[in-house]
Amino acid sequence: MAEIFLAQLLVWKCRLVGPQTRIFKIIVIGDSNVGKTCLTFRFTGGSFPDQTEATIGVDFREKAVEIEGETIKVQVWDTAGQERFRKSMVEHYYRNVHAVVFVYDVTKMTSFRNLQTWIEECNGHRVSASVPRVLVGNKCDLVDQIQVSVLNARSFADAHNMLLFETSAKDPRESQNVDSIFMSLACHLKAQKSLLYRDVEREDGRVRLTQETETKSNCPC
Ligand SMILES: Nc1nc2c(ncn2[C@@H]2O[C@H](COP(=O)(O)OP(=O)(O)OP(=O)(O)O)[C@@H](O)[C@H]2O)c(=O)[nH]1
Ligand SMILES: [Mg+2]
Repeated sequence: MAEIFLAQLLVWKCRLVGPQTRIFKIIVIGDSNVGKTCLTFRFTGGSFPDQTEATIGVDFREKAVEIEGETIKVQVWDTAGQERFRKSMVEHYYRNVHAVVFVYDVTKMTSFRNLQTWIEECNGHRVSASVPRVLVGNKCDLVDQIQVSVLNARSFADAHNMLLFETSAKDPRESQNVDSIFMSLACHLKAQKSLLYRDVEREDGRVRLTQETETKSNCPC
């Protein structure tokens, strides 16, 4: 049921943006309550939601950004952190993913320790080493509750070849920093290759998107 819904949604999005608009699919992963939904709200809508509930399955949010004169759709997949709400969706999260954002809560050491498990899940779904990954420490506004030091986080990020961002989805002064998480990935992807969802194919009643890849390197970011 969830698969059919997802396929229909992708067909709809494909028609809406037309065949020439490139879409970068970025998934946001991490423990429940670290602020994944708030970060994606902040990037796509420019605000911090008054209230959030645990994400069930996945929520899609999209933002059109312009890079070097090209409009690109950054499609953010805000995933569920709770195991019971992810079960049947995990395959969909990682399919044709272009970049991965791992989020932990700077005020919760367990969310930082659990990053290893999230990385293993990601690797277990055969996400290529060329897919860029970034690490985000969220809730930096809670300065007197910080449990994960920048040094600790940086050494983890370095060990896993990831860029580190420390930010707050809540603090409006940090909104540019939140934007730069997704914009740096979009710039990187644009420079790395051209990913163009060309068409929607039907095979045995199933719908899938095809993807064309070519090398390109002209992004100044
Ligand atoms: N102080 C502070 N609170 C935050 C921040 N980001 C999120 N929160 C709060 O943290 C709680 C959880 O935020 P969500 O964005 O729903 O967390 P999530 O990671 O999406 O959780 P799941 O959907 O269950 O995986 C909410 O009460 C938010 O208001 C932040 O930057 N600072
Ligand atoms: Mg959520």
